Amino acid sequence: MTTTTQAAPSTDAWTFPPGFLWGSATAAYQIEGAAAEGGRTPSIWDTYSHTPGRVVNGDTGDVADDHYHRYREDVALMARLGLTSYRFSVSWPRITPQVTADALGPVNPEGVQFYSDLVDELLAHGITPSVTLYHWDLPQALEDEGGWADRRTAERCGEYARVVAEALGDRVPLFITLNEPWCSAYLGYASGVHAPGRTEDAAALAAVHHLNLAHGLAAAAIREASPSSKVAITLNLAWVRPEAGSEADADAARRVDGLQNRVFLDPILHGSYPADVLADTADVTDWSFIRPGDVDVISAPLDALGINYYSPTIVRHWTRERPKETADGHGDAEAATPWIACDDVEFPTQYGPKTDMGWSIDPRGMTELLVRVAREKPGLELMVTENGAAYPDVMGEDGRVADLGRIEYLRTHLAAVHQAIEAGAPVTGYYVWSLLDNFEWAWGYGKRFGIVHVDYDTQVRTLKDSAFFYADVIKGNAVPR
Ligand code: IFM
Repeated sequence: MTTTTQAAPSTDAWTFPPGFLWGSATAAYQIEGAAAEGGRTPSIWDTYSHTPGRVVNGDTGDVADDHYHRYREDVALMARLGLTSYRFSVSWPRITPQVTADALGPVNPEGVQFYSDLVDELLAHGITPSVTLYHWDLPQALEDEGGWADRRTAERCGEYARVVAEALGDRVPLFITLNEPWCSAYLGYASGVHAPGRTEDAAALAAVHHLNLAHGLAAAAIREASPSSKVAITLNLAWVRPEAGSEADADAARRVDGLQNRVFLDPILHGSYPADVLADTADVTDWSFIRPGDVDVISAPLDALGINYYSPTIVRHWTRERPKETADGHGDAEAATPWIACDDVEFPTQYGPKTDMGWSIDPRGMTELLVRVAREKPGLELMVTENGAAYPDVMGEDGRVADLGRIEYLRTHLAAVHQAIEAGAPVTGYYVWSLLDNFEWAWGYGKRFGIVHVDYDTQVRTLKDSAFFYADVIKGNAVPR
């Protein structure tokens, strides 16, 4: 792991480079609603959320923030905050609702129109759109034929990317192929706490490769369809630290780093899979789904890498003498876990401040990750495509949401981004997660990440104090010390 030097405080603010992009991020299924409108067909998250017992409180994305109907109001809010960029995702089942594993099917003009209108609305307000093509809402029909464990899903994803790039590329300067493939593969297919809810380790590792391949195919399609747009992928990299200095803890950290970071970074940035990960998982799969030429597709040059960071990952070697600790919130020793070939790894309970997700707060991880990647791939543009915190916000009688915890979280993490820039990491933008309170996947609506409060009964939006804080940061291009 790398270490960085502290920036000497010389003024009362950390000023960011000129032109730094200040954004917020959202994802289609988490905010759009209108699940059965505009020609959209079900995604795996519709199926999953409608399956009793899968999502807290039985919440679904059927209505969510009703952004599909209220996007103009939401763009006006962004403009009020002074955002210079907005990262949103396109819902694949709106674009090609009849897709099957063997054919993309016809393009749905209504689906394309929605995103085209959204892009126009953003541009009219001076906000640069950054478009994520896949943020977890796989068309259910593809899952029915194997989902991400099947190579054809990657092939169809490349074709779908071409459709979106052809439709929006003239106005979208940055396409992000995938959001957090770690979650799609391991939470979807190994621990089953995300859609499609499968608990098959071999399928999860096949999904890892097919997601990497989908990224490569999508990147190539975007280059052809919209040569002037930049291409990126967003990874939720982990700042993995062994709890103690023991060799066993260090080996546990190596394996977690391999499964979360290097199994994506290595093929994408360096054109090969990490040998230790292939060896560690040899009892689960022989990785024969990797075909000749795949890694060349996956490792085609990138314009930028998106990094999502929320919380540190501290690991310890586990011996069966005591119950396993699972501070990362990914289940208990008996339950399926996303950590394949890591039966002897635990995530020790952390003391100190946590967000409402139970995630420890440590901004150092932000700096460390940005600097690590900057050193690993010199010159590659980096963007923080998500960072933020859930808190149990309450609306005061004065109609104010005084979310001081979120303000301090954002302030310290922005300072950590600034520190990475001072250490030489070429970070060009930051997107707070999230603009609006929204459907937090298996947690439903109970976890609020927004800088804008949403009343789910009335759909009234209210700027939280953190939104005013962020607006000040954007205005000054600086973060108060
Ligand atoms: O809400 C999610 C988002 O969809 C992906 N990154 C993490 C966020 C918070 O859990």
